[in-house]
Amino acid sequence: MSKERNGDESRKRDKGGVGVSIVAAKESRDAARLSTIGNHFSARFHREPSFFVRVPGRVNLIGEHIDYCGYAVCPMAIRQDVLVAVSSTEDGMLRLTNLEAKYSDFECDFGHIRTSSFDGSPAWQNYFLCGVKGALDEIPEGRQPNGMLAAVWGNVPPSSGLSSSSALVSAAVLGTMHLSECNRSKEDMGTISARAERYIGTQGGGMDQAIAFLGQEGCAKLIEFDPLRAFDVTLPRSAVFVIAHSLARHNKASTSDYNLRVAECRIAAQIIAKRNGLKWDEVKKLVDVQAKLNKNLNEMAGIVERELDQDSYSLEEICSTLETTLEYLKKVSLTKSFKNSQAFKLRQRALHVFQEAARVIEFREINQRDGKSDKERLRHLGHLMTQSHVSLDQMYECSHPELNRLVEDAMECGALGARLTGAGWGGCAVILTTKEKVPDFLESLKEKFYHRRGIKPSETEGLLFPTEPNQGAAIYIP
Ligand code: ADP
Ligand code: NG1
Ligand code: MG
Repeated sequence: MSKERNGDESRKRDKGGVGVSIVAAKESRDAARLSTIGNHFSARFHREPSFFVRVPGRVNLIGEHIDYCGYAVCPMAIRQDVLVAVSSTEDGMLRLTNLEAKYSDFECDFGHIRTSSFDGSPAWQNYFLCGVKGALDEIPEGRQPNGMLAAVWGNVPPSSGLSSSSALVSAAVLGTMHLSECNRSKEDMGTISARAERYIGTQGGGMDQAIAFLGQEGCAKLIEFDPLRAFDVTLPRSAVFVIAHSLARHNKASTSDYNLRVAECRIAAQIIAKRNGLKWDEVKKLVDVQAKLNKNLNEMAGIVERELDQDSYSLEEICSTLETTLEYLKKVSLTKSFKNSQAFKLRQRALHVFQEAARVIEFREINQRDGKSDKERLRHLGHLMTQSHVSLDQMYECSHPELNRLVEDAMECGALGARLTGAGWGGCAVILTTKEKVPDFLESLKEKFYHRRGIKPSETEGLLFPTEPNQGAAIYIP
């Protein structure tokens, strides 16, 4: 692993290997919502659910588009979640219903899920099916359910960078695993759910599913990958993170934007490996080439600037640089789905990744350093968030004009820092302010951003709200 990671001995790591907690539904603070989804389940399936699962969405404070390159990220679970009421059925079917009428009921043969392919269709039920399929990959054959009934209700705003998709996929994984009495550690559940969501077609890095299980009240987490581990990130006492919606939405599985970034990062890593005399086709992630070259993140940024062109690369140019064929490239570089005319921006993407990975380390360390006032820490955290946004907009090109406007407006309203959160191309910003300033800040942003777009101050609930670190997934027993 990188020198930066080895250098930090003082971190408090979560006790690994603990399973998802099982709680009595009536003792949960979600008791009223559990009862609503339970009633929907009973009305639709004429029986009571055996149990419920709750999986939260997340907000990523910093570390965007680097999880799939192997670098640590800093998310926290949010209050908004997906609830699923579950029971088994002996008729060999999977039957799904959703409390929201816009998501139509669905049913299919349970046994066929294992062999189905969901590529290219981001219909809501496919996220659930991905989760079931991912769980079936793990459950020994003799213990797999014959059939399953599930009623879903989520309130994570969809396609907005708060991970509604992963809350849904992870809830389906957890529901299926618990139905089979297959209990695994939270780390395993995060890894299984990340693998499951790739069935939808996006090559995600695993941040969302990891925090969905490892989230904890009271502290954000530093999530590391390979192996998956979570460490507490204690923030200044007066820090408040506000989530604000840009009103633009982007479904990740319906375009190739996200997978293109994953491929660009892989190819950048492979070209750096090749230029440095390494076996390029053994390299999958930027963190792999960093480890093989034994350089720090700053040195890696220098290597990118020296060794990758500013201009975009065509597939032909990539092949000639790697001295390989198009066919082999398709096999090892995630380029299968791209047309020959596709342009790949390697230098800009890799530079963002190394610099963003360094910002994550700094973000965490600011809070651990002695002799700094809260005010200084807050200013520094905010500055890193703003740098992150600029890099995502200009080098990673995954922002949106309305999201840039929102970030600018937030800063003009007195925020300490603001950035897009999640994959981008629309969705939400995460904004740093302080406890004492939050009421005024919300009022100013309502006026400056939302009012001008025809949204009255009374209508911003669900679009603009302060958030704090929440608990990860749980199982509730009626
Ligand atoms: P996000 O940034 O929220 O993860 P994605 O584009 O990855 O956005 O996934 C959004 C998709 O997830 C929606 O289009 C829908 O298919 C599915 N989804 C999210 N929330 C729900 C829900 N409550 N019920 C059914 N499907 C949902
Ligand atoms: P969202 O916006 O929640 O779909 C995606 C990826 C993450 C991560 C972020 C960018 C999935 C399921 N999620 O998040 O792994 O790469 O973008 O940091 O693919
Ligand atoms: Mg998603």
